[in-house]
Amino acid sequence: MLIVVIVLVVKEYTTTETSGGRVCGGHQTENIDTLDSLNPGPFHDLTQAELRAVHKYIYGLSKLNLVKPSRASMNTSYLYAADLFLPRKEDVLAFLDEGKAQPHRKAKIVVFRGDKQLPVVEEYIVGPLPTPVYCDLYNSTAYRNPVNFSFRPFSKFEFKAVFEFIVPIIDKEIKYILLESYGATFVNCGMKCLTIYPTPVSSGIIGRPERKIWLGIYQNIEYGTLHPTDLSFLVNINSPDPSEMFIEKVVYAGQEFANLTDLAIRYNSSDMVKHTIPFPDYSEDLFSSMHQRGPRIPAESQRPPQLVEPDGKRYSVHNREVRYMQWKFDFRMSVLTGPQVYNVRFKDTRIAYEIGLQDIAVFYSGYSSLARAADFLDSVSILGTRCRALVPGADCPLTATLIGKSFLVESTEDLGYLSNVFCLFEQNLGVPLRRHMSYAQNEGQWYSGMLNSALTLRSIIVISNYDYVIDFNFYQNGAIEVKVHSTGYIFTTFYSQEKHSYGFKMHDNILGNIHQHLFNFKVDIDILGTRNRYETLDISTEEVSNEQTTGNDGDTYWQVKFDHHLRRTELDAAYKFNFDHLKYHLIFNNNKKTSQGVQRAYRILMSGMSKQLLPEDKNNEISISWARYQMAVTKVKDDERQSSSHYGLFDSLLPTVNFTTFVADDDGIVDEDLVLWLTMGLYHIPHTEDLPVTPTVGGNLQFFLLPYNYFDECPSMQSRDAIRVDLKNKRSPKDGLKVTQYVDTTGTHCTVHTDSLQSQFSENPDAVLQTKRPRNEF
Ligand SMILES: *[C@@H]1O[C@H](CO)[C@@H](O)[C@H](O)[C@H]1NC(C)=O
Ligand SMILES: *[C@@H]1O[C@H](CO)[C@@H](O)[C@H](O)[C@H]1NC(C)=O
Ligand SMILES: *[C@@H]1O[C@H](CO)[C@@H](O)[C@H](O)[C@H]1NC(C)=O
Ligand SMILES: *[C@@H]1O[C@H](CO)[C@@H](O)[C@H](O)[C@H]1NC(C)=O
Ligand SMILES: *[C@@H]1O[C@H](CO)[C@@H](O)[C@H](O)[C@H]1NC(C)=O
Ligand SMILES: *[C@@H]1O[C@H](CO)[C@@H](O)[C@H](O)[C@H]1NC(C)=O
Ligand SMILES: [Cu+2]
Repeated sequence: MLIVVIVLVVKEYTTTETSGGRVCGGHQTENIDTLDSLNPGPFHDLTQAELRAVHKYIYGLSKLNLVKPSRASMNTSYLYAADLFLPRKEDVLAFLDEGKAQPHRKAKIVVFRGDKQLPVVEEYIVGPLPTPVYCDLYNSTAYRNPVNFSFRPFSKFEFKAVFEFIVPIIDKEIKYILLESYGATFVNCGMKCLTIYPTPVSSGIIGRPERKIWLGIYQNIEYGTLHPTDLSFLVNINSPDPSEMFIEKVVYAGQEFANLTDLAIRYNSSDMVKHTIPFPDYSEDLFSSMHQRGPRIPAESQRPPQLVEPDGKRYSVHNREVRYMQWKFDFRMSVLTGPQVYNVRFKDTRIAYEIGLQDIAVFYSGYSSLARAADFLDSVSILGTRCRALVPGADCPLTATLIGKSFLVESTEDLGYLSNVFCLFEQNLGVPLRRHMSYAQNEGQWYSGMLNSALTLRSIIVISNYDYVIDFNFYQNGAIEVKVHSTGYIFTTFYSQEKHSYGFKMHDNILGNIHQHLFNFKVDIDILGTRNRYETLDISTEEVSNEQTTGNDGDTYWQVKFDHHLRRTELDAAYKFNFDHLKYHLIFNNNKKTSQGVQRAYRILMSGMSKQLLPEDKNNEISISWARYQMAVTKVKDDERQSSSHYGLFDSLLPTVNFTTFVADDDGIVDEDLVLWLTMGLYHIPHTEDLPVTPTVGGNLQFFLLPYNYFDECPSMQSRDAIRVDLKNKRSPKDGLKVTQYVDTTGTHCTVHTDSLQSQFSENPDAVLQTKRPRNEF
């Protein structure tokens, strides 16, 4: 029995000087520099200076004929977006690893050529930065360019044009129907307004390279997607000339009309089915609002647990490179494809060259044609500018470092800037990374363990109603995790009896439509160099002798075993999960072995798989053909940079990127530079607890890169975070305990956050909500 507990702290380093009343994480330290580099490396996002240079250069080029956003319209040539264009990987590696010159930095620009006789979208490479001298059409065998104009992403100008087309005619022809049916209108509507949620219809559904859009009408009250009406319009937006838009169909209360006049005439007839959906009275208790409600929990005011960094930040950021423990990596927010990390190193050895989001898809089903057409590919919406305004204390710990981004897109007259597109923080996950308790005297009597603290780089992409939390997590045992959570408002349609197979009735008029979320990531993995192999360990059963144990001749016993299965070609490596054929997935360099002669590998663990059930090559499936495989492994090719494109929402008839071609050419992948394309997802059948918004709990999807015979032992053994407890004297346990820690625990060098968010936000309100109406938005 141990009664006396003596705590001893073993000091292994000299105490740093304390800094009085500093708030933990409240101020950026010398280790944190989130500004643009003056001398950007290969992965650094386009700096403000570079964006300005690109802007000046391209507006001076007569061949582009660009007009500024303030004068742009669909029949002009205007800039849709500018993004970093990475040099070839081999050139970057020559720079990083062999001391060769840094390859020139370049930008890719996407230009809508509504000014051309046959309008198209063109993508150009502009360089070298920061003083461009060329602007060349981008050529790639795996990325169509120029792109058919009818496949262009839905732009602000187009939405504005659609709005300006539809609203006046609705107001003129059926205002009284809107008032009678929904208690609201579009024009001079005060607090009782209607709003539009657009559902673009892809060319694969239409069967022609044509552009149409379903417009769902919703009551505009916190929050619109939970207040559907039973009115929708199919609008033909094929012509770049807005005056040629026209309504193809009107659907009201389940009845179809050829146009607004048709609806207006038949509305007055006696056989018309009418619906009345009164405009809700707004209150903080309204089911769809996101105010705290009900008796407050906990009953007494007590703040939730907070993170404290008692000795300051254990990570640094400079020039968009993060260093944390034994990790180093670069990161950026691609305007077109979202958050990306690069050159990920552990103990200075590269594990991945690039890990990044490629696209987010949501495919809905339903009874209405609008719900059926709702197959969204979110890269249509300039993903990198949808990561707005992370709120410390709710989206990220209060200690997080917020990082911003400059950008140049269709709505920015010159440069745009978002001040918190990333948050970076270390946190302890409240679970041991490892531990063992050897409690009893006959087991040696000691304890050793450490709490799992990890670094997270987070961004949250808001696409209309949905919010996607995208995390890159770096662990002290050499593991990387990429994790996605979904939250936000569900998309609903008007409830009617027929729809029982597509969702539950969640409130008076709401059907929460079944849908599948899908996320595709690229992982350009490099294990001990770029000559890698992909091998599966295939687990199976075998019948073996059990004679020795039973003493009976011929007795057998069943057990499992595994076999190494080298994947030789891309088709052989396209992985579809099968419960009857369980596998480990390993990537290694065949020439790099442990002292025991085993290949030093990383293992890919997929914990967020979802089978995409729609038939291949039907409708919009080709646009998400990356979802056919839970993982595809292909040879690195400069042309095969991305699995999807910002045209994916419209181009299913003739995909700009047809991912299946990456695999179909069936290249050899033994001792090659390999890229993994990983798909995660889930089916979502909404239920009442999705009201008002979907909680993240249970919806997390993740994959890991785990060291696998890569280190001789777990690298977390080096961590100061460990705690060891021994007996002072093994022969005399009653002498008590010796506790060993590897950090100085004597002082607290800072205090927890107590400053109010209100005062933090007052300095820069636009970091949270749009308080100034930007030019070219409406
Ligand atoms: C472009 O469209 C606008 C209407 O949006 C029209 O006034 C203008 O004449 C058109 N310009 C050209 C060059 O067609
Ligand atoms: C792409 O091809 C076109 C036509 O051959 C050429 O003019 C252009 O310079 C090429 N672009 C690049 C970036 O090489
Ligand atoms: C767009 O597709 C249509 C139909 O295939 C075709 O007529 C038109 O020429 C295409 N436009 C371009 C610029 O390729
Ligand atoms: C509206 O639809 C009706 C019924 O199909 C048709 O007779 C009428 O010509 C249409 N009106 C317009 C302006 O297209
Ligand atoms: C339908 O009736 C309403 C009032 O009852 C009237 O204002 C409207 O003009 C009528 N519409 C048509 C197309 O006759
Ligand atoms: C996509 O590529 C695959 C493989 O090369 C091909 O069989 C298929 O026809 C392509 N699909 C489309 C729509 O281009
Ligand atoms: Cu969902």
